[in-house]
Amino acid sequence: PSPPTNMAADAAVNFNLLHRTCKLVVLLCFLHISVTIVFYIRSLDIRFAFAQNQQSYNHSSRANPPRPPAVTSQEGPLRAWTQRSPEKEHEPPRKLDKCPDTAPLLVGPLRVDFNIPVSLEEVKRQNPAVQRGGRFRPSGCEALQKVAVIIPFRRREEHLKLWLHYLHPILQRQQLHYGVYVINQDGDETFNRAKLLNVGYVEALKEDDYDCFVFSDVDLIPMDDRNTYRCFSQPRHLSVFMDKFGFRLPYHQYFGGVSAMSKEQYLKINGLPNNYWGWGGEDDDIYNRLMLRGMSISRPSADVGKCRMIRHERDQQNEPNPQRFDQIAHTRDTINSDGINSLTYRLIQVDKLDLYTKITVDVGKP
Ligand SMILES: [Mn+2]
Repeated sequence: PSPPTNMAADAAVNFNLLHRTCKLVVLLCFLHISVTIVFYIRSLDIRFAFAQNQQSYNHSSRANPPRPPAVTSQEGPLRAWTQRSPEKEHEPPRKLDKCPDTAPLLVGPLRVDFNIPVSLEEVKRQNPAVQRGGRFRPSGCEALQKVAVIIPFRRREEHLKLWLHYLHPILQRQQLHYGVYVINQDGDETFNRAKLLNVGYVEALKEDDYDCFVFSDVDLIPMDDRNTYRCFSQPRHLSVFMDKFGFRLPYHQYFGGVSAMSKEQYLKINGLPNNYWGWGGEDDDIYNRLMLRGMSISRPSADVGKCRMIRHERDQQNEPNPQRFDQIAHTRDTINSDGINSLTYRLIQVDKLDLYTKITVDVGKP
């Protein structure tokens, strides 16, 4: 074969290849354009349907009492598109999925420093999702429990500021549906922590159907957000390893500081005692009540259960209760007559503040 013929054949093969490649490229372009057009038309359709759905919702909300929008921001357009038949628009809004057992937002160990300047305005700015009265619910899922956090209180504004600064972000990361209730003992009579907690239980239930109650001193801050402020199948002791006690449990029966009880657990022990005036003993009485009713104490593990107490002088009108040892020895005799069934108090004022609900109450005197 002569060289020119060979070159011609080569050129023909090259041309053929080029031709086929071009055809393929044109085909791909066409395919790409078609897919783009199809998606564009579909998105128009969805937007149109969504707008229609919104309009009909606005219309129906004028006729009927207001109800939450049937379309959530997370999955709005698609849902509107698939469910636009008129009869389905009047279905009740679909419930959010339950929050996971372990909140994905938790970070673990926390730095807790009490020498930082804290202002309530700043705490409010940093927690925009907290509603008036110190209420919060997670936006993306339905919380597993409704928790009322109850804090017995008198003249500890500085501690309360720090508590709000640390706890609001933690409780939100724990994806709890919660409210914060500060029960302020009015007047200058001897302090009564457990009675204030009973008042908190009653007053919180007037506001919402809480199923869990966390009873917390105002000066205790957890050092790990995996220590969830919720209820468990047994009454929970949350402030287990305090810096005050060298990060050790002071004694096995200790149930003071921060604890959590479900409504059921609380009612099983007839609530908390009302007759412990002054410092000490009421937590041991509560422990006795739980044991008398056949319950046990649940606690977080050593790495999760650490907490810090804000150092302070002993409060006025909260001297150690000299009768406490005698009282603790007789829980069995008092549990049925002294508790939520014998609680009396005078409600003085309820203030729905930005970061908590303040309930001022006259609990009487010894
Ligand atoms: Mn203290």
